[in-house]
Amino acid sequence: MKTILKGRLKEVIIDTEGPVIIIGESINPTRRKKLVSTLQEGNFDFVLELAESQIRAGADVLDVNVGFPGVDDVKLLPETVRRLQERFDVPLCLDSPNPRAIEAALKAAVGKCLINSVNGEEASLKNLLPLAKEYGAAIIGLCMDDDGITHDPEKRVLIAEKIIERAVKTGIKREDVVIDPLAMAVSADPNACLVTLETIRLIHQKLGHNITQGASNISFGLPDRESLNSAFMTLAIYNGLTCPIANPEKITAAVRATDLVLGRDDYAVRFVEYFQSRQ
Ligand code: THG
Repeated sequence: MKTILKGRLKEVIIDTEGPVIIIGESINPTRRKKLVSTLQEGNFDFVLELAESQIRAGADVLDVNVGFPGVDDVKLLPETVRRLQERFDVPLCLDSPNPRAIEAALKAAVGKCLINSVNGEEASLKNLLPLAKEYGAAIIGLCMDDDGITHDPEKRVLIAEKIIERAVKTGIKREDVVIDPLAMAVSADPNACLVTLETIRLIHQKLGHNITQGASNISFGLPDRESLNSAFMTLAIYNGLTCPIANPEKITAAVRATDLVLGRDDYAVRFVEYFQSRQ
């Protein structure tokens, strides 16, 4: 299955049969005080710097999240989108819990964005699916609903199926629904990663959709996050993860290595290119 995203000119194909697509996570105020303070001053230099360094490190798509307490993201999200698209041609993943901010950003954006995210709650489906249809966007379908978060992989798959069904009914193409199985901190729950890995395996086998996840979520609260994230990333890709939201400056090496090991990088071209670009 192929999900196509677009920037101004550039097209990115997320393909269940192809190499992994990296969605850069770093435009996110979590743990980045400087992003908050510069945006509050109306200064976009740092956000553009973050975009550039992520693209250089291997990001194919950029997640854009500018939500923090006290900010009007209905204004700030579209403005950030405009500034990024003036300079860069990668497709964008619009990350906000606020449907009004998502709509304003869709209006400002050119190309075909990924909405992050729609979940199985009635309110979320009702607010966001018509927007995705109207603006021709793809969506991330998050495996939680009005009953909250389940730890049963089979139930997460049922929620994914519900979101896909409702999206298709709204007129969105099946392949434009990318599923997020939910990745959570393993420091809080020893089974968290196993539940996510099993959900990925089931979604890949039963539904065949593209799969994303916040790949750095699992290591919150632990030292040496890089090693943990890389270990989990490799296992998740083997099970069917195709487009992680991650820090490319830390994860691209593991992603390129895993693609090569899994026979998705003929003659190691991408692996060697990446190695050379880092010299
Ligand atoms: N699913 C979807 N969207 C999401 C998430 C998800 N968006 C937000 C979040 N989760 C993914 N984004 C981040 C961004 C930053 C970090 C974690 C998740 C983070 N970064 C570390 C830092 O900046 O210090 C670096 C981590 C590393 O060592 O690589 O903590 O789950 N759909």
